[in-house]
Amino acid sequence: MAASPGVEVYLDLLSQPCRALLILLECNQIPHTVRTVALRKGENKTPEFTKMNPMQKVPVLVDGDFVLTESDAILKYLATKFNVPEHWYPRQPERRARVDEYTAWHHTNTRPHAAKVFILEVLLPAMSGSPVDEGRLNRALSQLDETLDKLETMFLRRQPFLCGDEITVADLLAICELMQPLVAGRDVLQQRPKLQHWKSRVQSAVGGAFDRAHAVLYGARERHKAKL
Ligand SMILES: N[C@@H](CCC(=O)N[C@@H](CS)C(=O)NCC(=O)O)C(=O)O
Repeated sequence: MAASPGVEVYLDLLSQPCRALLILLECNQIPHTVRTVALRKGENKTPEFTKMNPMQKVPVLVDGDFVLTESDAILKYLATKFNVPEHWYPRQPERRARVDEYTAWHHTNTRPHAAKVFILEVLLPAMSGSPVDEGRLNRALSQLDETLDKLETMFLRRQPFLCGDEITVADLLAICELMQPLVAGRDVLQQRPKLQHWKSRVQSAVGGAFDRAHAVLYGARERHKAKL
């Protein structure tokens, strides 16, 4: 009998939530097949992909005839369905609620604020050929600074990971967003030792999956540097 291909994930690894998903899959050896959707080629706009996700966004998970969008939901579904070690998405109600608390906050804070810096510094100039709008970039950087302050003073105040003593899916979503401005050579954690130590803890917890998921980003950073 042929081996099951496991779940299918539709990803572009230049996308932050897609990397978070790949790290969870690899770390927990969840059988999976990656289907690459190159956003820069508009592969998310094809009729086939649009049928699967009318929002035309990655990531998408396909598990048999179950199709799921939204990285947050996908990470939690995988953690629940595949019985990964409890710490990724704890069952105990208060500990689980701490993860949900961060992930709810993430999508209106860490995600848009870090992504905006990347969009202003890399995507818009590449698409329009115009120089970086320094005024908008500075405003985006100060918004991101407020988010980084909150990460340090609220979520990491008394604990090594965002939601407790061990790594959870929340840390994956957060670190993958905060890596994105690196494409422009911008290390947003440079002046932030507390967040740097947290990043090292996340990297140690996930091992080689971190760099494998970020290889495309490292390549984009080199290409961006060569263009300047
Ligand atoms: N809330 C969604 C966001 C997904 C999302 O914005 N994906 C981006 C890449 S990071 C995308 O597919 N963009 C393609 C487009 O908007 O055309 C999630 O967390 O999964």
